[in-house]
Amino acid sequence: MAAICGVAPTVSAYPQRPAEQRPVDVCARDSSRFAPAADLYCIDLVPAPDFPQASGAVELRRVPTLFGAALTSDGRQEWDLRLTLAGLPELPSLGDYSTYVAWVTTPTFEPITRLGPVRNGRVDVGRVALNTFLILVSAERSAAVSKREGRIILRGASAASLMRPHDFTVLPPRATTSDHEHGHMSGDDQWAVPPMHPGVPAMIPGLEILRPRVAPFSPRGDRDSLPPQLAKPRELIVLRDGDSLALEAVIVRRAIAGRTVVAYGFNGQWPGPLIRVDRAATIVVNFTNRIDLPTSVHWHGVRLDNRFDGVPHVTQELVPPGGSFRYVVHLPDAGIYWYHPHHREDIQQDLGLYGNLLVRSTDPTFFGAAHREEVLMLDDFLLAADGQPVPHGTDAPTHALMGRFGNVFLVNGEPRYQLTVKRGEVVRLYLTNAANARPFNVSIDGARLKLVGGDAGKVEHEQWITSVVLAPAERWIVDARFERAGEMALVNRVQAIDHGRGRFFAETDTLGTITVLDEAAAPDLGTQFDRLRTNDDVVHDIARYRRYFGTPPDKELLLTLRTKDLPFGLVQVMRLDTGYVNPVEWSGTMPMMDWLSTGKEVEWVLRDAKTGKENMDIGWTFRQGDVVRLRIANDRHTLHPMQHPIHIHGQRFLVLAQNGVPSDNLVWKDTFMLPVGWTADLLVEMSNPGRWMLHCHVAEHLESGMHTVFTVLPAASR
Ligand SMILES: [Cu+2]
Repeated sequence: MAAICGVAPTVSAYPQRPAEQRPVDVCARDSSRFAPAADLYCIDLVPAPDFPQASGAVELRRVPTLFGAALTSDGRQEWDLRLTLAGLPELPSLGDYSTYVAWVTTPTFEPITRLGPVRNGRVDVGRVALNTFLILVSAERSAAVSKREGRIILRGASAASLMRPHDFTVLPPRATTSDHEHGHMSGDDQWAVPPMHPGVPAMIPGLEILRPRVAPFSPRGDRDSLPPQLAKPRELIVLRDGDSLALEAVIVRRAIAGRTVVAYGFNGQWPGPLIRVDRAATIVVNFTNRIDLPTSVHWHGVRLDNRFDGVPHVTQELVPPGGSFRYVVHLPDAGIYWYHPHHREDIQQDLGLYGNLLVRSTDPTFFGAAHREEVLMLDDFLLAADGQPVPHGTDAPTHALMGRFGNVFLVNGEPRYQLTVKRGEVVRLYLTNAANARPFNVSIDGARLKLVGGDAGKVEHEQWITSVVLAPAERWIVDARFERAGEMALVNRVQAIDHGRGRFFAETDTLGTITVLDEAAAPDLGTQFDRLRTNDDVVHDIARYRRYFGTPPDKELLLTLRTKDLPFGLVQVMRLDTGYVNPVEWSGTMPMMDWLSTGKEVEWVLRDAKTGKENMDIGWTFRQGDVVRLRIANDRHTLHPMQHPIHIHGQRFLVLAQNGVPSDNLVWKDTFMLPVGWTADLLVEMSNPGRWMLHCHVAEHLESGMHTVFTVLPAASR
């Protein structure tokens, strides 16, 4: 397989699974919304004028990866290219040519990189990682040419080339009166306005006077005469089977970027206590609500007793301010989990109510050897220009279309994470994305990274990675080895879009610094680290489900969007985007625009394809022991398509295939990200009876309708 632009092929040392998925031809332009979006993932090749009979298409195939998207460490999306060509003339008829060759290049034709020889029919030519690219097919004298010299027969451009700078002249000069009236703009404006993205300084004309159509919410602490306690760093709490823990949600003060803000914290900490237990333990958490909103606590990813799942109106009633609830949390699977409220997550989780649960296997060889473990919660926080938090919405979330992207990055609640290690040290990183909406692409300059586990345990096959892609609520377990002394940056590197100028730009966010001392770590774990393990226990566990890998979907779910009465100016600006949608929005580059849409105008929809029922009306019922193949498609044809991290409560699932490309390495998961215009097949093991939620984990999407509840009847009721 070719490696283009310095991108090494992803590890794929394991044989592809047998033909258990029907191959999907993206370029067949299946009109069903359960097919990958051809306008994004297929390039039509146009013939040169002399060869009208030639035709072709390039399928941008998903690169197999355990992550929601295959990215380079600098954030460029990788694709495997499959060309299907027809009508190429007989070569001798063109002159002294012996072969056709495919090339990839940038919109400026510099450089032109060889993909390989092609012919009429279907050819896989390799992998590219360019934001915007063109494909050329030329006739050449030799298959060995490294530079294009012959005649171009076919050419085509990737979907991103459709991006154009916004033409603001088509906009009305200011927002309309109606926007003004509905926009809560008045003399005593209580909204702190999100500042522009530093990489995209242009303000969109006409939007500056608009405000979200909800009243602003800030925690009560602002107005209290007694200042709330200052948030403390997270504490480690080691619990044994049967132990209890008192957990309180409280109002705290905390300093971020030099300003004191009023926020929330569990036990006065941000993040909440790190709870460490052995697998199979049961702990009791006596929870008390001391914040100014009703709340509940959800134990994300844990296959626990349904009564303690923490979903208001489904498994329990809301815990009012001053109230309490006793959670009995049984932890059947080793892995990294987290807890957070399940009521107005857009406010409560964003303001600091989250913490990790590290469930350890009692088998010391469960993972490979490491010198230490670090548990990192990644988050972002939105501050206005004056350093105060941008308020949330009182009766509906703001940021309902994109989700709330912050502008201050936090690792374990701190803007600059710091760690000191020795040379050669192997650090096991347990990573959780606790952000409302932002997906991360995390790497460490100068460290080698090995992916060893995901949401609910180990991967089948460990693999080398150059970065970790985490959608909101996802967890990944990564071993990092620091092989040379110095200062290493922990970074989030993505390709963001400047919609106004119609271009990509590289965004690098420094999350922290790791100081590697020039002193060798002992013992030397280099040899063990160099080895990629296959986890036979996981392979065997998953093998029990292999007979379901070829079954047709039992359920089909479309992720879509309805909007009503969005501010006119906002809709106008969205319509300026022509033709291209990023499969994943990696950054909030239009903070003002993103802020304006609220849950009053936006309804995110899960729709059962078979019944047409939506969200809470879907009403699926399964039986314990059922293995359900769930096909999910993310509708590309909406006003504002967006990726969705889908979370299923109380069960675990495998991601079998995406866009028809089978996964070549599996891990049990509870959350995974579906890009725009994408389809995925999940195999859900219905092992745990109860009433469980399935929802998007962008907090503002969840709070704008994107959730359903399904029932798993106990096996005994068969
Ligand atoms: Cu969503």
